Amino acid sequence: MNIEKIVAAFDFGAPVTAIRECRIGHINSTFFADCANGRFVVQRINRGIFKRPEEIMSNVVGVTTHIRKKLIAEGKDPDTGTLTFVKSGERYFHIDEEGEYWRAYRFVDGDCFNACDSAALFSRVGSAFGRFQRQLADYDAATLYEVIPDFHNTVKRYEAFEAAVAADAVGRAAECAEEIAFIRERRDVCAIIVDGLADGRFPLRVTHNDTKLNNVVMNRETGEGQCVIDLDTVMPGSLLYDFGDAIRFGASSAPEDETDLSRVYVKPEMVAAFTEGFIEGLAGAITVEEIKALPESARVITLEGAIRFLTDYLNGDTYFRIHYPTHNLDRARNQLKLVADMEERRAELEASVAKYLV
Ligand code: GN1
Ligand code: MG
Repeated sequence: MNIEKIVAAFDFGAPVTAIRECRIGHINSTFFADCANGRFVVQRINRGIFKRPEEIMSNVVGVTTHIRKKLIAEGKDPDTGTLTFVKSGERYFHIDEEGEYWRAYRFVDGDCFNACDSAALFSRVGSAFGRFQRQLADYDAATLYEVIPDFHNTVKRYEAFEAAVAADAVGRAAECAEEIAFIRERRDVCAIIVDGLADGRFPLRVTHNDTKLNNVVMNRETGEGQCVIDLDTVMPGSLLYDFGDAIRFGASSAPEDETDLSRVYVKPEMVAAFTEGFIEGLAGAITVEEIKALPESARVITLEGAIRFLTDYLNGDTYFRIHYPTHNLDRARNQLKLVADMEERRAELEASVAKYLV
């Protein structure tokens, strides 16, 4: 791979002065390209996961163009309020000599947090994700590609998990007996959101689907969540996916691969703070049925996270980037501990939505 040549394929509008690699994220490979007119992010799209990169780019350009128009109408700065993709010739991607797909966008400066102790900060992250969903409430979901089919279909994730247990491709199932049993006991939990979407209780919306804390860029001066990033999994889905995933990651006391499980638990005050921000950002674009299901969605999506990590471990680590051999198993155990803790603190978590239901 010749990164200089790849970077040179994009029309930044000014010469590139420096390139450096950024090692964050489990999926894509990322570089920063500094130009006279600012910093850009240049990213290789992981084709093992995203089979048709053209479709991702169609989705993300469509969605950011839509948000851009809204920001302009509201008198806000579109360059810092959403991502701005850069063309390579006539297209929004470049294919390198090895057939890999690359894309580039303007870097939005600000803070991205991997962990958060402040309820006020987490509430502002919630507002940003709520606002994002509101901005896209009138976006025609039918024009979006389902880039990873059934991404948050927890029932299908469960089926893939059972298939991985049965195949036991690398002989790891015996070592995971306890985790497998824990997940099997919660098979019904997997259907909670899927069933609600199927029977119309939860509307199909345009959702982000990867609402980790670090996917919001926070403005350093105002402290507000100014730009939602990592738009690759924007697809039709349920608002509960976005809420649940945000809690799974941001309301945990520890990183998702913390191995000392006594340090892994859910923080109800953080759930309450995120809920408040999220509902405020949505400004009415949420139904009563959705509000009622918010606390439970966190358990569903955390369980789904555990299922995905364990499935990958059983399959021989073919999906998530790992940094040591049992990384996926440790992540799975961590997420299961979080599920168990959410079950114990159910009443406290339910209390966080009570005031929106009166
Ligand atoms: C992946 O690469 P990253 O960190 O944005 C994954 C998410 C998982 C997350 C777990 C496309 O996201 O769904 O929740 O890892 N993204 C994809 O850390 O599978
Ligand atoms: Mg992501």
